[in-house]
Amino acid sequence: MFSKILIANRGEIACRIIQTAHRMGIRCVAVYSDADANALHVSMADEAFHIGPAPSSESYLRSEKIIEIAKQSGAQAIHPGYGFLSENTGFAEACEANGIVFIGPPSSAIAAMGSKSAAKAIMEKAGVPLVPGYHGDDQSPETLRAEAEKCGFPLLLKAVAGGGGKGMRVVENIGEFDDALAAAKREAKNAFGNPDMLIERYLTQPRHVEIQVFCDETGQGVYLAERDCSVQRRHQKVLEEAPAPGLSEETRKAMGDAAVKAAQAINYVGAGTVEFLYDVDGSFFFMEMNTRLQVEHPVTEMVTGQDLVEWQLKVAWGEPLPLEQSQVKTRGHALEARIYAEDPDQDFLPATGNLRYLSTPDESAHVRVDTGVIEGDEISIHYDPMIAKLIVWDETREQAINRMVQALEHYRIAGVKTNIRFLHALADSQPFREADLTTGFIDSHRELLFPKPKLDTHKALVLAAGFVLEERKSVESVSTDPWSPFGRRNSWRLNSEYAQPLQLQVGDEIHELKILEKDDHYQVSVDESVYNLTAKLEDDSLQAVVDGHRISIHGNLHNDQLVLFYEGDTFQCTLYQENHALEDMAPEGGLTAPMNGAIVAVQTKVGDAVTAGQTLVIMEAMKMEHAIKAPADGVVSEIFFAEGEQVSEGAELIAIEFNESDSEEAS
Ligand code: MV4
Repeated sequence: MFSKILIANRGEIACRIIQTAHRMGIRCVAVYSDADANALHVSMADEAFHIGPAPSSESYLRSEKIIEIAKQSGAQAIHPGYGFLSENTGFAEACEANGIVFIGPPSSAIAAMGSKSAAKAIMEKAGVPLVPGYHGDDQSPETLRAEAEKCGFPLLLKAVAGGGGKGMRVVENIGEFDDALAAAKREAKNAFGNPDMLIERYLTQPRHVEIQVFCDETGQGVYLAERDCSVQRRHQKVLEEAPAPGLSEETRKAMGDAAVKAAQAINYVGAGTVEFLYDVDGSFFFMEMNTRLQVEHPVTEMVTGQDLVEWQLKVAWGEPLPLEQSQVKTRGHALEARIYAEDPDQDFLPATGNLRYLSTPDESAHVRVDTGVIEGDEISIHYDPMIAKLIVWDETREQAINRMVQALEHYRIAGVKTNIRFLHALADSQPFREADLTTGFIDSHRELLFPKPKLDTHKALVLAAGFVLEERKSVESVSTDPWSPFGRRNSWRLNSEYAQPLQLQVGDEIHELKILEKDDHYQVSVDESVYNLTAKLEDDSLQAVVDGHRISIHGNLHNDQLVLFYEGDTFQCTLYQENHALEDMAPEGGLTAPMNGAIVAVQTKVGDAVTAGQTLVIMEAMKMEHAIKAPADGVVSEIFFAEGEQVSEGAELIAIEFNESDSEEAS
C-alpha cells in the first residue's frame, strides 16, 4: 500500500480523504492557497505546502506545481477529490508521465465521457439504455427535423458539448421545431463553440437516480447500490439519499448491471458514477458518467458499510475489489443534506463571512458530519460555498428523515447566512416524506419550503430579552467581586419599581421592551403586552418559560448581534446597549477594527459631534465593505488611520469623547 499520498484539494473532501488515509497508516501531504493557510485540511495533514494565491486558477488548479510538490515530498500518489483537477485528462496524464499514481480512472476513460454524443455512442454499443432520439453526426436541419418527427413530442434539444443542464431546450410540437433548433444552435455555438445538437424524447417527470460503480485493474466491476438525487436546484444537488425510494429489486439490478457495463465499456478503473433518468413507469436511461468520487458518496457508505476512499486507495495500489457483487449488501436508509453558505430569501445568493458561532450535532452511528471548517473560519468568495454535508442513517426512510430534521435543528451557525432552515423545511415537508420525488421538486413546492417563522415576534423578543439579561448576569458575576457592596449584579434590581429598557431591532423595526425583575422571574412588556419570563442560561443554551410555555433554545450574542436558534429556525436582532454598558465595552471611548482589512473611507474629522449610529469609517475585508458606526453620541477626539491604510483586527480607529450618560435615571 502507498505510504504517502498528496491530496490535491481543500475543504471537507480533503479532510475526508485524510481521515481514511490516516486510518490506513498512510501519510498525507496537503496543499493550500493563501486563503487556506489556517484551514482544517492543512492542520489535519502530516505536512502541507503553500501553492499560491486564493483564486483556484492560481492555486488548486496548478497541475505542474502540485506534481512538483508530490515529487519533492515523496508522495507516491495524488488524490484529486472532486472538482478542481479531478476530471482533467491532462492532469491524469501528467501524473502518469511523472511516475505518480493518479487516484482515479485512466485519462482515456475521463476523455471518453467528455463528449455527450460520443458517450452515448459508446453506451449504445454496450447495450446501456438511452433516451429514444438522435445522436448522429449529420447535423443538417432536414435530418434533424426528420429525426424530431420520428422521436415525437415533447422533445429536448441538448447541446452535444453542453452539460450540467446548460444548452437544453424543450420543443412542444413540430411547428416550433425550426425556430427552436436555430436558437439552440446559436446558443450552443456561443456558449461551447460547438453548435451540434442531440435530440431526445423529453421526460416530463423524471428522477435522477445514479449508480455507484467500482472497477479494478483486472477489469472486474461491481455496483454499490444507487442514490436518488432528484432534489436539485438549478442543477445543484440539495438532498440525496440511498437507496432510491420505490425502486424495485429488478430495476436496481438492471440499472446496476447497465452501469457496470457502461464502466467496463470504457476500461474504467476506480470509483465512478453512472447517472440515469428514471421515469415514472420504471424505465431508465443513461444520462452521463462522472469519473470521480462524488460529493454524495457518504450515503452509499452509510447503507453499504463500506469506505469508498479505502476502496479507491486499494484499487489505485493495484489490489482487487474488496467485495464481489454478491457480497455487496445494503441496510437501512441514508440521507445527505448539503449545508451551503447562501441566502434562500435572496434567491440563494452565495453568502460570505465569518463562522463566528458554529455548533454541530453530536456524531454517532446515526449522524455523520463531513466538513472542512471550524468555528471562526471565514467563508470566502473564492471557493464552493458548501459549509458541510450532514449525513444520517436509520433502519427506515421515515426514521432517517426524523433523524435529519433533528440533526438540522442541532446544526447552528451565526455569522454567515445558510440554507439550514430551508433544508429543515424540505426534509420535513409532506411531499418529501411521501417520496414524491422528481427533478422539479423544489420548483413545485416553493410555498412549503419558505415557511413562516417558528416563533411569533413577541415570543422571540421575550426570549431574546431573557438571553441578553442572563448573559449579562453571567458576565457580571465573573467579572465582579460577588461580595462587594458596589457589585453591579443587583444594581437595578434594588429599584424594582423602575423598568429596565431594552431596545431590539428586528429588520427595520425597533421594539422597545421594558423589563422588571421580580423575585424569581422577569416581567417583560413588549408594545401593549406583558409576559412572565423565567430564564436560565448555561453556555449557549437557554431554558425559558414564557407564560407557562417551557422553551429550550440556543443563542449567540456577539457585540450587538443576537441570534437565537429554535427548531431549525433562526431569529436575529440587534441590541441597542444603554450608554453605561457601552462605556464598559469601550472604556477608552474608542472604536476598534472588527477584522483585518483596509480603510476605504473616513467620514468624520477631529472635533466633529457625532450621533449614535452615524457611520464614521468604512472598512473593506474579504471584498466586502463594513460600516463602523458611532455607538453613542459624542465628539471625535482623535483619528488614528487614513484612507487606504491597512489595519489589523482590534486596532483602535477613532477616539470619541462620549456625552454624559443619561441612562442611569432611566433605570
Ligand atoms: C433530460 C430531462 C428530461 N428529458 N433529458 C439536466 C442535466 C442534464 N445532465 C440532463 N438533464 C435533464 N435531461 C430528457 N430527455 C430532464 C433533465 C433535467 C434534470 C435531470 C437530472 C436532475 C435534475 C434535472 C433538472 C432539470 C432537468
